[in-house]
Amino acid sequence: LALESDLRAAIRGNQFSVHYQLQVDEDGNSVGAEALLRWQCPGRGMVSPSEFIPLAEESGLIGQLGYWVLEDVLFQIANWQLRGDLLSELPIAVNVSAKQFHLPSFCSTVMEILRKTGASPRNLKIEITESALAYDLTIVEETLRTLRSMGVRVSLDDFGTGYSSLGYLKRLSLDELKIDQGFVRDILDDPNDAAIAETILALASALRLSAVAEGVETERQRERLLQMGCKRFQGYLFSRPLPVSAFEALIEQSA
Ligand code: G
Ligand code: G
Ligand code: MN
Ligand code: NA
Repeated sequence: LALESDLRAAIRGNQFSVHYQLQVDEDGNSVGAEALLRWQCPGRGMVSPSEFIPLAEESGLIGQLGYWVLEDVLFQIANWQLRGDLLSELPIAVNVSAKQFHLPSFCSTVMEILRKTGASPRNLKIEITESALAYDLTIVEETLRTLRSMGVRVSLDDFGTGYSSLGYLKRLSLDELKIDQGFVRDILDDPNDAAIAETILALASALRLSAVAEGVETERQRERLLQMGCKRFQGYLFSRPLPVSAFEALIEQSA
């Protein structure tokens, strides 16, 4: 496949970068960011991770690509920590695909990169989707426990869109649920979406997990979520995913 060989070349070459999207609290203070991978392919232009991540998983390249992302982000975190300002305190969420999460070497790889970069594990949050839970649950539990014993936080992305049962939340050691943008988009007009978002927030609160609403694009969506008890927000209303320098400028200007 042509895209697959381009992807191999991209990993060897220097065609990837990481963009950062701000997360804020109810007062608009910066509280973290999500790292989002970007591929600038010479022949294709910007290719979305939703196209190439599945391909990387199928072709066995996800280990290498996932390593590259973690290393890039953790070097960046270590760099920010040297500055000792607000940037040094922000937890950064890294998306990890189901296949990557289930590589037997996943936890030791995270540990190795933490050691190599000197980044604090407290500043790293691993974002997994419900598809990562559709494996032997004993193994999932073990991996999550190992990560959290290292001081790394774990967030469940796209919550409510996959196949996980609520019972998983009881067994798994998680820190955060992310309310999928699919529930936020029509939250003002669709009573079902509003009910689901509100239920996720109540569930997170009862289980002592934090909750982040994604895809917040308007002030009215933010207000509605705020009324429901939401305390963490991410979306174009606050910022698009930005290249490192623009993200740093955004944080400095808001601090
Ligand atoms: O930012 P964007 O719309 O391009 O992201 C598209 C999808 O790709 C999202 O589902 C996001 O979680 C995923 N994604 C972005 N960066 C990464 C990454 O580094 N690793 C993995 N596995 N998925 C990513
Ligand atoms: O699957 P995941 O939740 O990781 O994907 C996040 C995706 O959502 C990224 O592709 C990111 O670029 C995109 N995104 C972030 N904020 C917004 C937003 O406010 N509106 C829309 N439509 N997409 C967003
Ligand atoms: Mn995500
Ligand atoms: Na999501």
